[in-house]
Amino acid sequence: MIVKNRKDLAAAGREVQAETWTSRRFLLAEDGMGFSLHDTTIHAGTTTEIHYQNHLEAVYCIQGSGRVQLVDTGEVFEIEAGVMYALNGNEKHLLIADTQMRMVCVFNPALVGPETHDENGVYPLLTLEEA
Ligand code: 9YT
Repeated sequence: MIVKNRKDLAAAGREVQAETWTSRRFLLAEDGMGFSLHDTTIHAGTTTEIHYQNHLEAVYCIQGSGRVQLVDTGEVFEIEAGVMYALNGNEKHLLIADTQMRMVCVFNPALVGPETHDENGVYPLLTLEEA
């Protein structure tokens, strides 16, 4: 069984900081669950361009508010605490945070650990050997 406290993740090397977000990664590929599980804070007043070409992601907002805008269609989805969205079509999107947002994020396949967005908002598909 795996039990982890969010406050221990940074010291364990499982916190990744980007300009617009901080991601604390509870479960990674090495944990063998087949998905990764993150507690992610999106900084207030930011817009993040994201395009997970190699992963599916489900995001459950548990704090704050903002919106997701799909780049291809312009469709906008309002996000607040209690709302979940799943990128089941690798949709390129903007994540716009009006306030600080706290998200529980699940990735399939599991992230390995150090992944962060490249200039196109993509995470590389890493293997455990590459981490
Ligand atoms: C919602 C979202 O995708 N934010 C970017 C960070 C990502 N969720 C992560 O690595 O935790």
